Amino acid sequence: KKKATVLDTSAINRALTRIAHEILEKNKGVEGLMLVGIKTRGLPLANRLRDKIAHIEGVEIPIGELDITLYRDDLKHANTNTEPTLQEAKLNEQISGKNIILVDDVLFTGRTVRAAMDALIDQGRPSQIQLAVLVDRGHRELPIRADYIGKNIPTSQDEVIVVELGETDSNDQVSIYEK
Ligand code: 3GP
Ligand code: 5GP
Ligand code: MG
Repeated sequence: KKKATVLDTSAINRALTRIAHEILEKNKGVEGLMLVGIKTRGLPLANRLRDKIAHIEGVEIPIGELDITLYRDDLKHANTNTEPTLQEAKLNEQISGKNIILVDDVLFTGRTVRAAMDALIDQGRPSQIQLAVLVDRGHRELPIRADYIGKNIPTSQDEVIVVELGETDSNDQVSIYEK
């Protein structure tokens, strides 16, 4: 059951514009940067950030993708014994020495990001890994935090954040649902 819409199209767009600027500010430009989107919705977000950075700096930074999902078809993974696991990596680039910005839609327990970091480190030695998320909903189970956050949305365990993006859904919207 839907409780509230938290971000609409323009709010999502402004948050991503801000994050693009924050990425450039923190890293003093685009040198060595690479974006890696976590499927499904982290990937269109990474593409949007690349376009915004290209618009600001005139440089298209490389992009990669990781598919990290649970073995079991179960969204309530915080209550199960399953761990998010790497299914596929398409990095198309040597990652050693790169400054990698992982991009995901929602940060929850942190287990997906941990699996993503393991997958990257298995393939080389990035000089740095940073994390950008559209929504931080709290409930971390690991010592992981995001460097760039679209919006902090404190949730209870029985709420879910629904992220819709034009690339994967009909329009852009972030909302809170009661499970
Ligand atoms: P995404 O792959 O685009 O991020 O996890 C599969 C999909 O289910 C995710 O899409 C995510 O948006 C959605 N989802 C909604 N609530 C949850 C949740 O509590 N846990 C997980 N893992 N996914 C959720
Ligand atoms: P974590 O591994 O941090 O628990 O969860 C991160 C991943 O699970 C994200 O990629 C995200 O897709 C999904 N996820 C966890 N909770 C939610 C949620 O409330 N809403 C959405 N849309 N995705 C979630
Ligand atoms: Mg996701």
